[in-house]
Amino acid sequence: DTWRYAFEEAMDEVQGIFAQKFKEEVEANSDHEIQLFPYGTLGESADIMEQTQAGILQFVDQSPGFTGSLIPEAQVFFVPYLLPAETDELVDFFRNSKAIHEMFPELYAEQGLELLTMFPEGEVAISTKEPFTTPEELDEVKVRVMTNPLLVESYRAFGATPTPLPWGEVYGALQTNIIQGQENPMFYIESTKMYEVTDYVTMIGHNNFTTAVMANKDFFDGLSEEDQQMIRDAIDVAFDHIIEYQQGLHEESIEKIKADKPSVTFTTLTEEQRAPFQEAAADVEAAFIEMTGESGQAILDQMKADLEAAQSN
Ligand code: 6CS
Repeated sequence: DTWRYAFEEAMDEVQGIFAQKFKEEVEANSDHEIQLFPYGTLGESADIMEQTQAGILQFVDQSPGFTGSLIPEAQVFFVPYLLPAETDELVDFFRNSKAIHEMFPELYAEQGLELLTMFPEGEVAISTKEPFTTPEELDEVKVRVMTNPLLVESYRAFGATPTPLPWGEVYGALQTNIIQGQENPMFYIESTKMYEVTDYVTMIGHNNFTTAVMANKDFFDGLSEEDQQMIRDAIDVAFDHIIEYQQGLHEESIEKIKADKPSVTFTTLTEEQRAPFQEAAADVEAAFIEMTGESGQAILDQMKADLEAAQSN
């Protein structure tokens, strides 16, 4: 039979490359077929999640940036400066984290979802119309964020005016100056041409973009053990592929942006300049605990332990 898999990006963007590899593996190792639905073909991120929960879709890639409104604990990925910028350590964390492999699956299961994997999509950069190096310079600057309350807290703590919007509204809102900034990994700033409507790309080192792939749980539970294992194996192959695919992608994307629009200014804040943003992170962590209680505290503690383990590997 044919399984339907929707994701939040285009076919040639990171989630699409992952999905294509997954499809290739599934089709090579079983009689099943996968039909891919890139961003836009079935609606926004929230729509494809609803369709997956309803069993209309079998697989979905939705980032915690959106899932956070459904599973509050998933917002832990937006505690600033929690995830390391360094890739090896980050990949080790995603491969081995108990929070990801043992705790989150239970929370996703409560929403009718089988969590299959989480993977990083790259360091998050902030693209804006005006330059900034301090929280003061973000005063009154409306920065679009994905629709979850903790991201709103983050940008408030960074001194900006956070504006949650679905992805489809971002380009137009920047063009009409309803917002003056947004955050995303460099490949996405390049591929979606965010640099056409913003002139400064700033890296404050506050996060790496996490995404997640899951299946409708009733569908997954109803499969044979053999098919379940085949799916898990295909996910593992796609995970390795997407990590390798992203080698050098950040830098290549910067080069492409520069080639298309030489006036774009790229700035990486120094340790000193980052300090006030880093200090703001404590408030965001407190807000996370307030929103999620004991369950969130347990996830956060486990994440920190997992990150420490990844660091020493
Ligand atoms: O900012 C967003 O909404 C989008 N960013 C990425 C990198 N992927 C999908 C998501 O919709």
